[in-house]
Amino acid sequence: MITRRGFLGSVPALPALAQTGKRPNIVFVFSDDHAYQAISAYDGRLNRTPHIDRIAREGVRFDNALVTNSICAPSRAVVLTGKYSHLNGVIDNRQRFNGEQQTFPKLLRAAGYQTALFGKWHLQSQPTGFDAWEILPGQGSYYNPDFITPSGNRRRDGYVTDVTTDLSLDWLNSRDKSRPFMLMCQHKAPHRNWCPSPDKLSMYEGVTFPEPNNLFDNYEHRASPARKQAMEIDRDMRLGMDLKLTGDAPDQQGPVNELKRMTDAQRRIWEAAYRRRNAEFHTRKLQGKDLVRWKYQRYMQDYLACISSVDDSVGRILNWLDATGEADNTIVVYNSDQGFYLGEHGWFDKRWIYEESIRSPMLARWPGVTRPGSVAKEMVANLDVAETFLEAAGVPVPADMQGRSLAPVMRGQTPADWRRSFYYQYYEGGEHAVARHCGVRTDRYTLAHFYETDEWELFDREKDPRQMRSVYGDAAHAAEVKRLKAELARLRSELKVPEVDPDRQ
Ligand code: SGN
Ligand code: CA
Repeated sequence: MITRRGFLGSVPALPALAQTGKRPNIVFVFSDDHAYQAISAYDGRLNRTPHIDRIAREGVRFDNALVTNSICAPSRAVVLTGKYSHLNGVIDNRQRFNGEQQTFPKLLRAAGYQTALFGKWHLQSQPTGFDAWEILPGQGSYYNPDFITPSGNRRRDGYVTDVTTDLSLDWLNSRDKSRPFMLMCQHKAPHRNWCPSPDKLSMYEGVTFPEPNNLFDNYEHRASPARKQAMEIDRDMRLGMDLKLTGDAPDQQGPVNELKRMTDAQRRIWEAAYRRRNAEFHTRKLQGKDLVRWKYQRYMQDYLACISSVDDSVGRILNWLDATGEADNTIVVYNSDQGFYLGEHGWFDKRWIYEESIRSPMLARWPGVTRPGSVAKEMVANLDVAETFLEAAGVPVPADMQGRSLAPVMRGQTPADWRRSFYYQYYEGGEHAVARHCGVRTDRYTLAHFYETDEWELFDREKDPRQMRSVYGDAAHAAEVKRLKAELARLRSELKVPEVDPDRQ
């Protein structure tokens, strides 16, 4: 059940606060499109992320960390407000965030915290509630990125993930040491078009990654939206812009938007790194499934190299906390704005209520609260981040926030009335052509309603974890469908979801 109240008042004072009288610092490292499948603490098949794994080893790994709406700007607005999209006003990537509304950084700042945000923002309006900020315009660039700052725009030399980390560490070093801080270090990486740091361009050259066993899904046994999407590696992933092919063909000019930002020296490094591998591609004349397989491998090589830099960023921040003696009094949370498809169902991108997109990686270390090496199976969400940080700071959680502090779950003392069902809604219709849908996810089932065409899907994830066969309509599941539809209606009413989508009223 989702309660509208925070947890303050009903739990004993938190150790960090109780023992030292000191309010904890907060570091929130937020990446863009980082799939949990690409963190070795979750899944060792693809890559190694030693620094993110350290958070899991010294803290908690959330195995059912969900998002309410699996797309970028909406997820960011949910984190800031602790409210669903229909209440915070950002239902898709086109909306501008109303910075006048209540956010957790504002509440922390009013309570004496120093607050800062660096990197990806994507909410169109300028950040509010921060003592310091520098943000990427829109999606931002990987190489020598432009930043919007309170005093105007500036280009910063370097690779975006490193620059964002530098800005974060510089601010930490120059802060007022007499007060606690809350830092949001928000990476662009590993967002499309997956451009690695110049020193990691060849990191995975020659490595062959295991393919997901549903790379060649034919979308049978599901409602029509799964067939009508435009996020297939086969059909929708571009050879030049996405996969760095260079050659004579117009669609093979490399990631032109990024190449034009490079210095000549950087560009030479980039060309040398891809030249031999691209030449080999041209001699092979791949077709059909072989071409899809090649695309998947190149996608993974670049995507995972981007993640390696994000992992380095986490390492630098953890090292800084150790070196300055702040580690014991600092909450560190690693999270991504949503999950991502790494070839499952033949896809890249996100947006669906299905597992790879509704689930994001979330790991937290809170000395004195999290138990080292623990795993939380409870359904938690980006909706709970604001409430968690407010409670940690001893700031009352406003009654209109819709999530719940994760502190008791982190402590291993999950309240008996923790949510057992979770409401999801996706609104955007444009790029990648995913139909609007809402639904409910429980620990076993996912019920989805594609309400524009009134189609339903039901997945029994215990029997069908890859979600390949909807059992909606099977007589054997009729009672479950009835129960979940009632739960969906109950959640919609409790969460004040309007009958008609906000942009269509
Ligand atoms: C860009 C990407 C899309 C991606 C959206 C939203 N296209 O438009 O593939 O789904 O961002 O991503 S690209 O050709 O510009 O790379 S989000 O994470 O910001 O929501
Ligand atoms: Ca994203």
